Amino acid sequence: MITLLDYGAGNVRSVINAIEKLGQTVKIVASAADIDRAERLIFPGVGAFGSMMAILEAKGYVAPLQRYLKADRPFLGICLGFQALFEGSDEAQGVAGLGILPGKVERFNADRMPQPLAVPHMGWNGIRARQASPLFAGLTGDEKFYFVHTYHVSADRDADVLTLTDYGYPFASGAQRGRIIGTQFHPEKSGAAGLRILANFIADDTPAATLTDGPSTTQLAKRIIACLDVRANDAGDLVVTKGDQYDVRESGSVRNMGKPVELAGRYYTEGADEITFLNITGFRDFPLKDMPMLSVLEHTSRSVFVPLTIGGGIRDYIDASGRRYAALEVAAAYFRAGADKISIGSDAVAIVEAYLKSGAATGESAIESIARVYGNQAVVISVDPRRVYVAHPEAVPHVVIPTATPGPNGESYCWYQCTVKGGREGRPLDAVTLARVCEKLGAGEILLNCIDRDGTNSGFDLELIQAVKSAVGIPVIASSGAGCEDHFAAVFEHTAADAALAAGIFHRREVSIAAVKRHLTGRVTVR
Ligand code: 1PR
Repeated sequence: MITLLDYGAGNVRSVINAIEKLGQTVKIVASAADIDRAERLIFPGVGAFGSMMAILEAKGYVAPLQRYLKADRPFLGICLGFQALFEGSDEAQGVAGLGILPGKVERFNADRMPQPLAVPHMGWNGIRARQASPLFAGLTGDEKFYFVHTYHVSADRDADVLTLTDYGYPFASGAQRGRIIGTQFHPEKSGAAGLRILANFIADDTPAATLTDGPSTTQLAKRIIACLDVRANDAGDLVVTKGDQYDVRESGSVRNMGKPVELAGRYYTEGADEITFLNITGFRDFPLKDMPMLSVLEHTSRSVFVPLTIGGGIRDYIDASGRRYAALEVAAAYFRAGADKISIGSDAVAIVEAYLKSGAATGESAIESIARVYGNQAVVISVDPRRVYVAHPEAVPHVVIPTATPGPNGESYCWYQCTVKGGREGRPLDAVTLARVCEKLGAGEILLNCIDRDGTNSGFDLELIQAVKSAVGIPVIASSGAGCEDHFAAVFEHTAADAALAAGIFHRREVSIAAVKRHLTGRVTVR
């Protein structure tokens, strides 16, 4: 029996699913006494350090946890649950951590990096072992694990460092003292290697092992993401569909590319680094009424152990009886069902328009409120821009870029117009400005689609991707237009994109995820 400390923020469902997949039962801590009684305790932390400690304090868990840890009983802290072991964090000045390990958690410091890298550190990176550990049994050292964090534990520490990871500079990605272990990465989101780590912790008698084939420095991999656009077809069945420039109908019917849970399972097996579900008609209805997406997530997260993103319809909503549902409530339901990130499309445009009009943040928008509770890394902005050509950079009051592909009248400039409602309505806002403002409001990642390229197999719009990427410090996912393996090489070699997403070529089995990764090997780092 594994005891799980869930303090109510974020996705503990994946940890439960992973433990259950390994054949164990999970007991969720419901009182301080459950901590005293635990045989093996897992503490997956999500969100912000300050609110985590406040909740632990309010529930009366701090003293029993310290008691448990000081008695050297088996403990695995994950992400924020790892950071909780330390004395404090720059994320919450003046808030004490559990203080079991010395030192303070720090923010990633771009000034210490040879070149500033995107923060949060998000994606698959390696580990360099500094101690032998039962966690390492059956691993070689060249595996990658899923990280998502803005704060880290310093590498300049004493004997308790378990692993180091490099991101601009080395940091401690794991610590171990006796039977107390913490990892900054998420084993429950790290595919087969992560499940192995959890299995090693769960087993009573795993002998300590060393990693033999580890790298001398580790590198964050460029992520390959499979995207599933989901909607009901005319018969009312929930299907994965795929559009051409967002038109998902062929001879009048919604294209049916397969079943969402099945396809997600296939992409996990084929090596997808993440899976994104977009409920493409979510803007129409009240998303909490749209229960099939919750059930898609619940089912998928039981057997898919990589990060899951869900988008579509995440916004404030007032129903027919006048009851207001906050976007935060909608997001909470998705996180509970197994999502790691939510993606906001149309509402992000409205939020940025309101921000630019008033010149100030309200603190109440969906972006701000979800980021506050679940962390910036959990908020993705899905952008649906369309290219508009202009003859001169001053022709419109938007961010205009020079283009190597002139327009129909020889125009050598363009801007990228944001759209809402799945591309049905253009807005007087450009994608670069949208991305910048969303970052300021607390978004953690940009999913950058391109209506002109969607479904065309003609390659990513490199000009768009580089324009947005150079305007923000958060990760950018390049999307729309992938038609062959070399398009992925092009997007990573000619832009600083952090990830590339594709749909059609994977659904139609034209190119497999494994083939993309084989093609990229030796050119860019992949998992
Ligand atoms: O506005 O918050 O409700 O979110 C709706 C979401 O649904 C947005 O993220 C929006 O991008 C998406 N969406 C809406 N309509 C469509 C459509 O296709 N008719 N899909 C749509 C967007 C674009 C990508 C696609 C890539 C790669 N799909 O997700 O997967 O372009 O495709 P490719 O590799 O085949 O070229 P809200």
